[in-house]
Amino acid sequence: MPNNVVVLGTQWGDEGKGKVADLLTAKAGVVVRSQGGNNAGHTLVVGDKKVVVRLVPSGILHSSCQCLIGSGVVVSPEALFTEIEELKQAGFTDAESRIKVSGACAMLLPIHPAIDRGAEKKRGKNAIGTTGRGIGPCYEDKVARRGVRIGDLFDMKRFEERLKSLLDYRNFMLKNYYDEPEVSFESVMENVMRYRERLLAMVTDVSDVIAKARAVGTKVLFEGAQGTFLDIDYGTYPYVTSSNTVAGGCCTGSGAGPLHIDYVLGIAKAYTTRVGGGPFPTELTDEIGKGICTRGKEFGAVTGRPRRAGWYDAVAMRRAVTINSLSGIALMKLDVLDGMDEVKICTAYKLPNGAITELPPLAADDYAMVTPVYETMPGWKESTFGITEFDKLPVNARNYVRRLEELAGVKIAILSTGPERDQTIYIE
Ligand code: 2SA
Ligand code: MG
Repeated sequence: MPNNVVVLGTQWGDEGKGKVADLLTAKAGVVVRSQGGNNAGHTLVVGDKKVVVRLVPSGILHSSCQCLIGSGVVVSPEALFTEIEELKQAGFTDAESRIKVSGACAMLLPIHPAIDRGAEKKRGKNAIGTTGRGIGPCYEDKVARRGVRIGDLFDMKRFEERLKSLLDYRNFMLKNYYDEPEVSFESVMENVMRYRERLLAMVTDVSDVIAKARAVGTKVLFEGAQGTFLDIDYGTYPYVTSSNTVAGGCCTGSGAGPLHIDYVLGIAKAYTTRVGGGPFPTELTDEIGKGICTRGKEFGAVTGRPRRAGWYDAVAMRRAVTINSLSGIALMKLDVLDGMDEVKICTAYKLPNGAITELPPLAADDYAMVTPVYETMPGWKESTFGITEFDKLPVNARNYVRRLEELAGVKIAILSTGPERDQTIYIE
């Protein structure tokens, strides 16, 4: 494993970043989250234990790993400490002392989910299908420069002043625009004060910790959340999340310089899923899609929502290869495709005017109008579940993987054949 590695999703999230991050963190000294918030959900399976981390970096399961939450993350103190309690319950008793947070993180307050709900209601049939955690509204406040940051808690006079003016604006909107109940200053203060001291004890200069780790050759893992096509700039806007999920976001959201990244590992499922609204060219609404969802246990880790499923999209992947400067790919959940007569790969999009393109459009409206052009390959009847050597895979499965690799133009370095750590193939 190279020293400074980014792990990110190349599709619409839920690619299995959690498992890969967990595998790599065994070798890393530091794991960093740089965007998103508790809308992320990584399901980690270790032995008979299943742990879902949302805001906390996956490295928490490895006792030697320091976990950093960079300035690009929106942090709900309540969500953070709820998760820490869950981790403690699961036996990770030192969790709190191993997590450090940037003082520059925007604070996600109890008012943000209320605005998220109100905004979704307003959108009506065009609802984004957010996780309802308040992520978008919190980033809005950050960018509008009216938000409060964790570091503000060091000076309560300043914090209260900023919170008051934030709530002034937000409550006006809640009442007059969203038609939702207001959230009182007192209730927010009570909520924040419950966690203030413990939170301040975690505040660190994240960028400096990363730089120092780098200086002594400690391996640093940058753990992405959501996926490339949920990126605020490059995703299927407006059906996206509110942060930069692409590789560049790891730098801005953590304070590591772009030249300090050695390897970008893109995670992709052997098929595609998406949760929430928005275009999805290869979506299968038939029995094949249902079969993939059932076998792949495709339900959101945070909200439990069923995911939409479809064939692998090599056109979208090409975009992901470019904007993330992918060094390698980890292909996940190959075993979910076991037993199918044939498998399809989307290799191009057909535009409404009949033209064929290999470049995905940028806006959701244009994206919704493309139809996938498929290449069909024979499936495999044998089980690939738990196989650990590439050569032991059924020949049709090997051919499928090789074809995906060829279409991406990037090496598939890791292949996952089941949820457990050891159900993994490392390809030389
Ligand atoms: P938001 O809440 O503002 O970020 O939602 C905006 C869009 O981004 C999608 N989104 C996600 N898609 C897949 N996985 C996500 N995380 C959880 C998980 C999801 C869950 O890892 O399982 O439990 O449902 C995630 N987070 C955001 C969301 O569906 C909207 O389309
Ligand atoms: Mg997930």
